[in-house]
Amino acid sequence: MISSQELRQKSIDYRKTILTMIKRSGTGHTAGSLSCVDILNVLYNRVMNISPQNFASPHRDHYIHSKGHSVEALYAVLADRGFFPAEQLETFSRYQSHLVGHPTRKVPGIEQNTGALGHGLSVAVGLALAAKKDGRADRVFTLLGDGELAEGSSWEASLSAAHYKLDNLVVIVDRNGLQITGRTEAVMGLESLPEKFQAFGYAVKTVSGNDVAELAQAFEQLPFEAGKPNLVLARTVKGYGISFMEDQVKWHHKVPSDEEFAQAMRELDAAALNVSPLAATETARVL
Ligand SMILES: Cc1ncc(C[n+]2csc(CCOP(=O)(O)OP(=O)(O)O)c2C)c(N)n1
Ligand SMILES: [Mg+2]
Repeated sequence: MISSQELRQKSIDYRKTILTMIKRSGTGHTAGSLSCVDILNVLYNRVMNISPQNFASPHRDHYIHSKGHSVEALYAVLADRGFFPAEQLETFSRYQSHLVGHPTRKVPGIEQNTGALGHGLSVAVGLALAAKKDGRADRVFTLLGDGELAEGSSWEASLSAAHYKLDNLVVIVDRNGLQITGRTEAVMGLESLPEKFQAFGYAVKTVSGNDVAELAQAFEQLPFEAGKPNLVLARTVKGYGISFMEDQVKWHHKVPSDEEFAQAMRELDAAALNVSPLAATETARVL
């Protein structure tokens, strides 16, 4: 099993990949990708039974990237997992590339087109219900933005998830407190979210969503409660890992300047230096 220390190193590498793709193409959803990449890292490298080898089969876990605008994070992880060659990342947002600004099924490893917010959970509920009806042990994971929760369809799908007792459904909310134009609580108030999800019938766990070890530990406890859909409320920082991007609404869709890009890479290099000393302890804990 991959250690937390290796996961931390991957998160740094993925952040470099995301920023490089965005810098090269001159477009992208910067802060939302940095917010959720630790979640994708843990799901694809530690938790989900999904690979290029089993993707064509229904007997595997499923992932729906409902906050589709943060596709750079998904591309970085899928390429690393071998769903397509990493060199293809260089074509991100280029004419005739399949690696466009929101997920499509033309990209190997992507199960559902997303980007119009508010649809991923309904698709995930359908997949989870189908797995139950077919007697399959597959689990269905989906990642929603907190701003995305303003879409009423999320709550309609949640009613169905509880009604059909979909304990094979894992909904993760990237709770970074920001959406496209400002703070979620100013645009469309959500709190108190844990209580809302509990009232909708979920078994809820709140985690630190940029901490790979904490995420892994939470996912290891799935299913949280028999007969209930699972909700992971991941408290994250939008733009996590780059000091001047963190918790700044302007970085939702902003491309770093040459100086900003260089500074970001320096910060990630510095973070990588901090990963190594933890190696012994972390590996020991995992073993
Ligand atoms: C149906 C729909 N309405 C509006 C948008 C435009 N839009 C793109 S990202 C975004 C904000 C999403 O905020 P959040 O879900 O919190 O994402 P994150 O903070 O993780 O980037 C909006 C409103 C959209 N993609 N789809
Ligand atoms: Mg958000």
